[in-house]
Amino acid sequence: MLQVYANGDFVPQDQAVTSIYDHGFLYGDGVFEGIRAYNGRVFRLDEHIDRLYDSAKAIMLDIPLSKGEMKDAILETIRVNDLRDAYIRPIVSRGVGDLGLDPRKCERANVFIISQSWGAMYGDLYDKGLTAVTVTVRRNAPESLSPNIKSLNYLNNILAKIEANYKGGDEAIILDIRGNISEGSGDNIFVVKRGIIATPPVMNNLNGITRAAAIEIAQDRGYTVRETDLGLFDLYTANEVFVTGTAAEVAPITLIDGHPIGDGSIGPITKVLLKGFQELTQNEGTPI
Ligand code: PXG
Repeated sequence: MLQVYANGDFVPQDQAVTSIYDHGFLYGDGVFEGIRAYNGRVFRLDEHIDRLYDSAKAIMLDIPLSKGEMKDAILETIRVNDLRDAYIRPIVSRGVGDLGLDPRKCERANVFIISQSWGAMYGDLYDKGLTAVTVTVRRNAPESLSPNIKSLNYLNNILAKIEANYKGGDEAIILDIRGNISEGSGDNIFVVKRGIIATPPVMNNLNGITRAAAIEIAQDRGYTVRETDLGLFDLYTANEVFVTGTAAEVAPITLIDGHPIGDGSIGPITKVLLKGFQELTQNEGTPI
């Protein structure tokens, strides 16, 4: 059975539990990360740890480990489970309090780390392309809850996913409150038009680590990448659209709201970036 890191100990996965009085359970009060390891190396581990601690800082949650200790705990969790390719999920919840909202009642945050195998999220769709639908629910406005906080409350994204499921799309495309493109339910979005790659700025979406890697790969290969506001027109008239995320990796989208993207097949720049991402993840990272 998989071993889960639970506040410093390794326990079988069915014994990695917390109280119903944990504010992570009562209120979604906590933060998490989703990380992958490829070929014995953890991809962009420091970036994920920095984002985890930034998310925690933004909600005044003290993680009872230093960044170095967190890094060791993550690597040890992968080793204990004897994995070389893995999906890793560190979770930090506010901890046990009472039924009131006040986080001061919660004395100590709970830290869990799950590490398991997890293949390509979209299976054979990487060869065919995904269908996406825009959804009516809007991305949390940064004035209410910054989408940069990777919090344990994912209801905004889950509502988007429910709507995409209902409408028959593989992924949701979420707009921000102004009607600009924000991101997918669990990935960032890019459009390619006349050879130029564009993606929305990170004010209204999660500052994706795969997004940053895709930008680097594109620039290394001489493509121009612009961070700019994008609307529905830009999606429907794009030559190529793809999404990026730790779970999704680089996934092509070939149909949006019934509109074929480009000629409806996976575009050449998406293919270059997908290949570049596979090369990078196979060869770069923190050794386990
Ligand atoms: N936007 C959101 C809202 C995310 O949750 C990304 C973008 C991509 O970020 P990274 O850093 O991973 O490139 C994410 C991260 C899932 C799942 O099951 C998705 C994420 C995390 C955990 C689970 O789809 N995406």
